[in-house]
Amino acid sequence: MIDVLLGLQWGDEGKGKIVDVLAPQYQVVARFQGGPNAGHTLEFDGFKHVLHQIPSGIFRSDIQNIIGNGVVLDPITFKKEIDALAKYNLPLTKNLQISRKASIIVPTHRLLDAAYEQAKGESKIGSTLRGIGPTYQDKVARQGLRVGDVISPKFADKYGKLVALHKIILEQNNFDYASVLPQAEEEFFAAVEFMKQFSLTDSEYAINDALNDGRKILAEGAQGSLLDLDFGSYPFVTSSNTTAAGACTGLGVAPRQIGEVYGIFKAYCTRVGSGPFPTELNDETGERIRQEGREFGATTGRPRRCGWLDLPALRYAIMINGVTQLVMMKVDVLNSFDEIQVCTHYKMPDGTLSDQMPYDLIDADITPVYRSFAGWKTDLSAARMFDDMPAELAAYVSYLEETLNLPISFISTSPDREALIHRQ
Ligand code: 2SA
Ligand code: MG
Repeated sequence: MIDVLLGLQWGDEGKGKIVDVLAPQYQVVARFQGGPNAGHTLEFDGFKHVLHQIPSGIFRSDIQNIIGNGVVLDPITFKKEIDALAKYNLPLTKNLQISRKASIIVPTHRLLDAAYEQAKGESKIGSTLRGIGPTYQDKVARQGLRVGDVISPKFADKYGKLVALHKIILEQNNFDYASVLPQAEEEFFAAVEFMKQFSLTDSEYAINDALNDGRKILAEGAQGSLLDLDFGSYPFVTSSNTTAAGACTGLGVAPRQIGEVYGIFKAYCTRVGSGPFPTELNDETGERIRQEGREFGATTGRPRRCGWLDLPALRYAIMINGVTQLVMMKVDVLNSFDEIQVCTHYKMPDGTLSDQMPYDLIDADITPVYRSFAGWKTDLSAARMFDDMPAELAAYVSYLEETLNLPISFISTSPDREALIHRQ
């Protein structure tokens, strides 16, 4: 079976840490969508490391890591990530393979991302500007470059044709590319050469062979379910399917092979970029969560918007993904709070209560309805088992398990690998 681990909110739930913790149970860890927009932070032995495109199993040297076909890969970022891993002495060329069917982000994709955002003005998405949208656009338009193309003698020619198209769009948008493109292209071609020392494979075979041999695979999601292209708050979404179904198309596995689906969520919500956020706190409490939780983008450094846990949104994400186990992150961020709020329903303009996601969160004009819980006001760093939890936290956790009708398997109490409360 292949297990899937993904975020149930707007990203930054702490997926990297949990992949790293669960990794010893798996022989393969694979990324299935997204690209360098992701920032997966891992902390262990006093090190803090942020991964963008490389799967979070990379620090365990007996795990095969796969960048799947659903990913959009930027060779320049890839080279930087590999260089940054050099100090850990990991067998990288042996432990990492890249699907030949993964899409390539070229320098003009990044420029197009900036040009489109600029053209949108006030209604911009708040993209990370890593070229994600334009690269998926070219994939869908059947004109993109794929990793397997780099070894073809026709690569330069294909690249030239694609970039010629991009230049027309950039010129239409009066976007100055001439001053930056030559240097970026030099870096790009050097990074493409560098990439060739890694195994560029038809990774769907590697994955299905592993499944047939009884090896365990973990599919590592990026961003979050509420940023899913189909089910997120469109158009304020990313350009891939971040939900469990994305693991099938992004790796080449059949739906019946999916086993556990781990849904990761924070004890509160954050969102980076634009778009609706019903429980957002534009006040001191929001600022306090941001500071305590160090809520700044792991890729762009942008301050993340903060707010209370949103149960209608969480239930929706659980439904779309078929979540089988929950993992709650960053509860320690609320350690000093007297009171913790949870949105249980949305109040509609006609006064009725709903626990469903409206078609358009902005137009629906909903007001969150909260239930309040007493804070635990306790340092949780020594807690390791459910029985170690202070009574107030235990009450909060049982409420969530009951209302969401799922077990919470782990509760994370600090960024470190070791800091986890286990169910039993
Ligand atoms: P994009 O770059 O075109 O995919 O952006 C589209 C929307 O998706 C959001 N998005 C993210 N949200 C949370 N975390 C992400 N990764 C980084 C992190 C982000 C960062 O881990 O902190 O450093 O700023 C991520 N990637 C994309 C994005 O904000 C847009 O709303
Ligand atoms: Mg992140």
